[in-house]
Amino acid sequence: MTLETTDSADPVAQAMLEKTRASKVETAHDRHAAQGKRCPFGEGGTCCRICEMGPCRITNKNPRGICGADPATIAARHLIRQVAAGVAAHSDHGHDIVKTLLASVRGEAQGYSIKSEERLLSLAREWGIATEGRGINEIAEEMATVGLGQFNQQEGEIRYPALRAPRATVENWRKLDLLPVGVEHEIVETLHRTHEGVDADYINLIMHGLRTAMGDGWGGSMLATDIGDVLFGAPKPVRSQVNLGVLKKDEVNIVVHGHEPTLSEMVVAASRDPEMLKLAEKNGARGITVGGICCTANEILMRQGAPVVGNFLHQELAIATGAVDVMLVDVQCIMPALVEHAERFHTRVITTSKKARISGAEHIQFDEKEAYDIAKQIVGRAIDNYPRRGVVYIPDRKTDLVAGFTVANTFRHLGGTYRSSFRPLNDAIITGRLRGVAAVIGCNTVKKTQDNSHLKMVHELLANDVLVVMTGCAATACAKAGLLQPEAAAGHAGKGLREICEAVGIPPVLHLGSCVDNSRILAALCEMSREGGLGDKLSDLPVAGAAPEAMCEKAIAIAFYCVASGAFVNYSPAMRVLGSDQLTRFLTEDIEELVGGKLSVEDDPVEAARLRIGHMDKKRKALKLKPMIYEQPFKPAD
Ligand code: BF8
Ligand code: SF4
Repeated sequence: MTLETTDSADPVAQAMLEKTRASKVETAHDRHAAQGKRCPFGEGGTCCRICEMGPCRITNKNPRGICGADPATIAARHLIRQVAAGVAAHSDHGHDIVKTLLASVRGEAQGYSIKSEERLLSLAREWGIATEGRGINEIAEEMATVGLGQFNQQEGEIRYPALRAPRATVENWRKLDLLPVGVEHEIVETLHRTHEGVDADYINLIMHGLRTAMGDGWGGSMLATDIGDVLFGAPKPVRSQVNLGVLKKDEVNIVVHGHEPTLSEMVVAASRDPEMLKLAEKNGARGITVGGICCTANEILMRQGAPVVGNFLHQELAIATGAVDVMLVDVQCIMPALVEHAERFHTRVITTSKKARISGAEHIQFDEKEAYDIAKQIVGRAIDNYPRRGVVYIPDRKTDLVAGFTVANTFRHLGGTYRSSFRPLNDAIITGRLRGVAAVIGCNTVKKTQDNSHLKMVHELLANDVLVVMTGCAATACAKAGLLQPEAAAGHAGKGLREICEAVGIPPVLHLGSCVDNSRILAALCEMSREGGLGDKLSDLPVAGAAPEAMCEKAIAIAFYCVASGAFVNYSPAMRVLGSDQLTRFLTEDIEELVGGKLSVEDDPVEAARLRIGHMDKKRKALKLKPMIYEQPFKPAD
């Protein structure tokens, strides 16, 4: 496997990295280089640390661990532990949002209210919660209580799959016993099964990994998205800007980094408070800018139009501008290095979650009971810090973008009517104007050039009339390159896709939000299937997914629930399975027979895009869809 080694495809990041290196300020790229070549047992998944007799390493001479576990068992056990960690991260996030809704309707959460009654009512109807003659708080309280129950339910099955997915898919899940009893139930069972001396059948382990992951996509993440929309407002298409250039030299800059919208929404509100603005002015600043990094950025972008400072590998670069007065973090994807890094500048790093403290950082405990007061306190810290800035270098570059697409609003646009319908999308696919839909999602990783795989893959898909939907740091990558503007269709899309984008004024790449909002993609696939003409199972749809710069366990969990949902998913760099041929073959080939989806570990983004397009063609053929209207640049060999 050869992976690219240049730092970034983003010229802004590359320029900043040259500056940090010149002043001997270390970043993740430098620490990556310093780590050198990684241990092949670790990379291949054949180092077992499950019990205290190990660690055991698998070699030709030692084909089994001390207890007799073979490489497939060892790699599968560790892999599904990673799945469980990813599911836990997304689900804990979802859990907290549902709890905030409950606290808010009980008057126990300061500053929160129900921003989208429409969304709440439609969810209540879907979940069979009575709405007639009841007040909105009463409905919300029941919705939140039922939602919370999904996490720790001990019997039956979680409810979203049967509520939303096509019947044939649900039946297959039931046949394979893939529907979680409860979100947490499966995480607990994963930890039990992978304990020393329990499950030693790699297929049985992976099937449970899929079941656990279903509790993320169709449980915790779906609740995070839906209840987030109720509490903070359902997104609408919104214009904003992205990259380090959104930081302002003459304003107080607060960068919110992490994942949960509960605090960041309040910080955005506090930054607009006249009292805080007056204070900023008194300290010599012309205003207060709140920008985001990672998925917090996507949350406040989608709902507030707040600017995006960057994706995962921008976190240290933002501080290196010398213009970040406070970097406020909650949970996930926060490099502990930030604290030491910030000491080279004037930035205050403030942690806010009891679950995520970093030694050396200032800690202000977030509490929803006093959310607004805490947000004001944090904004106040940034204002105080503004006059302490040293040398400031903000690259003069930012890019316009349009974000804020959801299942409910995107296809209203596509239809050109005021009624939300997936008919126009399905028709475009059926008649051969669109070849299919691809989700490109996930992170940045220092193991691949920042943003490069996202961009190369998306360009190839667009040129072949594939509509692209994105979330997470992948979406930020394409936003920085200008692909999230309606005008991008003219330069990058094939003729069929371009006609659609131009007719309805949407970009060829649709930003659907943060990583928990991958659940919007699942919901959209259900709508496509329900609309008709594209088969009766999710796996019949000419769609595919990819995380071409995957970095963390959440990405593995997402890949697992997408495969369980019938999708062909490219994941690179590969999960730690390549040390077992048996396990690799199961995940990349045999699993398709069971669930309709499978993984590919192709590292080359263009090749990976072509594999996906070939898969769409296979599905189109099975559905007997019309040939493509326009000549396609990529034609599979067969
Ligand atoms: O949850 S894409 S680097 S920020 S994990 Fe992290 Fe990956 Fe970014 Fe969002 Ni998602
Ligand atoms: Fe070794 Fe088995 Fe213990 Fe793993 S569980 S460390 S293979 S003895």
